[in-house]
Amino acid sequence: QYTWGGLYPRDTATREVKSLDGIWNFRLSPKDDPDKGFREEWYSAPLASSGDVIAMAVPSSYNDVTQDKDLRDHVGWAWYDTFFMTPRRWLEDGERVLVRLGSVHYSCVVYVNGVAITAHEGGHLPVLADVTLAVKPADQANLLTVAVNNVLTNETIPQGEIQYKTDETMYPPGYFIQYYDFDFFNYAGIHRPVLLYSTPQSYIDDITVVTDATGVLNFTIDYVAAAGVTDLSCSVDVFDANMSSVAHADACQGTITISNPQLWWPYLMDPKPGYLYTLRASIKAADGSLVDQYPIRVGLRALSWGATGISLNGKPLYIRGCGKHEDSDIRGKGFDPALVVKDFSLLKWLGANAFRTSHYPYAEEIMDQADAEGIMVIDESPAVNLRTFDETLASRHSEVMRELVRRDKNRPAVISWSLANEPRSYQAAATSYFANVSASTRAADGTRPLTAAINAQYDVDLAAPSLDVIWVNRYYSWYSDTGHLELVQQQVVTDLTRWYNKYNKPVGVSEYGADAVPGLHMDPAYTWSEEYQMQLFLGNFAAFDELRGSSVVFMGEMFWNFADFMTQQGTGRAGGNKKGVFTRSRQPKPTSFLVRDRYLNLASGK
Ligand code: GCB
Repeated sequence: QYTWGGLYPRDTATREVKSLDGIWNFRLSPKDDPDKGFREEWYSAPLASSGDVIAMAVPSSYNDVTQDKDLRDHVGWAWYDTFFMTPRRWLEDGERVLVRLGSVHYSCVVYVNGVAITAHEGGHLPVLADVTLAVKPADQANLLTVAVNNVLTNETIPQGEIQYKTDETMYPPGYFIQYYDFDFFNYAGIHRPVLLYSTPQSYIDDITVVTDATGVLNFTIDYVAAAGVTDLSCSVDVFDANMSSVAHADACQGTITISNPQLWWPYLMDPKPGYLYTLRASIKAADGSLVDQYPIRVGLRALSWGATGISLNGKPLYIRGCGKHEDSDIRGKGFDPALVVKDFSLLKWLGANAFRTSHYPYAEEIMDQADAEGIMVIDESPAVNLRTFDETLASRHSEVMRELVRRDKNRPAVISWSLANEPRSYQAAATSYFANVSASTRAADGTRPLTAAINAQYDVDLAAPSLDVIWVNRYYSWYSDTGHLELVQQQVVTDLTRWYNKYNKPVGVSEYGADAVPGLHMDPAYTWSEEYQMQLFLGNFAAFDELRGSSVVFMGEMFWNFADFMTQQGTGRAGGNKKGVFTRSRQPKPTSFLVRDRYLNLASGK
């Protein structure tokens, strides 16, 4: 089931946060006995009491932190546990006590002191467990157990399939293989920070802010009142970047006007990109005393889209970006603040103003940085490579979109929701499927254009009619006409022009690229060499320039990929996907210098 992961845990006058990150105990359920942990109730006592445990980093994917192939390739349940103490003052004050896991992939069950508190399905979005009634007195340790399952089926998002191999002359009894056809390793585990935090019994549950470019800010504060509590009231204070107060309102819902507003601008569009105000929401008791307080950061900006393209604060936007992954050596998809800083440093070095969260929602800490640096984000759902379309999957997909929108709706950096990447949108059922998911996503947020990264051809795709802007993934002279770099420009221009002529909606290229093994040189350019990657980019650049000079409303270019990343094993991948313009350790390939030169020129209007 999908649930609201709650506001990000922050220290405020009324709330307190403790990190539970570190080294936990860990144990796999055997592949041939997946339910062993449940049957033997591994959650009822420390894991170490029922078998051998190993040390496991939290946050991190579990796959790449040891030398064990069975751990890297594990399919099924994995178990984690640790102890935590509840601060005495939280208990004395009768606070709510919560555990929030930024993301656990793919599904999980969370236990405290042997009691199942919550279950969550879907990696990449937060899991919230209200453990108020489960925690022990302050002088006793609490056992926190998390069971994680990484199995993907036709009903999960993303989809996958477990195939049992029944030919016992060729396979051991009971042998199965987890198949999935998306192009990144299905890393699993507790991927993002785990935070223990408190809130008052009456608490702010959600805040919604919609701005324009004149300083007008509409806000809504949703709160939950504790049993028997009435007469709560709300107020809002807005502070500028120096934390000077600039506006105040006494209401749970209303409009504030900020005079001399400093707008939120993308990187290289203004000397002060990513300008953020702080909006502090408070709820108060009838006697005026503070009950709960929570701040969010707000960027003042207006986004619009239509037949002439996308604009921000009335200025046309041209997207100079890339697709990324949450991926690095050892950690897999585990959150690492050093990597976040490095990646934003490299994005800015490239002169990029945007990235797409291909192919799943990224950590909130990354999104915070995008807001603060002025890097625009196309916020993508985990629906990568959808293979089938039916109503059950559509309603699950809609739930994921609602959960994502609720998490990221206030972020100025988010300029679009991407419903999917490369769905098999030529299937007849795609029409109603995308109509359905688009409608529910629009109902959740109508302030941003909907899109998807499409790889079907313009004459067979059935998703685009439900979208506001059209991005396509195109690998001319890589997956088609391999080796024929001379065709790239003509084919990209023809293709994008057809899309535009068919729909009259803004179009852009969300992926293009070529694998380049670092240090492999071949001249004349040959596939997999650094020269080939460079030539393929230059061909695409020429196409983009031609499109920009034509009647096509061409909204931007996003190369694939920012950095090399891990994939499942396969004959088409050499130690992972090598389409990065940076290596997996974030060192430059020559193509990165071409991109930098182009993006900086585009930014300065040349
Ligand atoms: C695509 C996918 C992306 C792959 C890429 C590739 O179209 O969207 O996930 O990694 O192609 O390199 O094949």
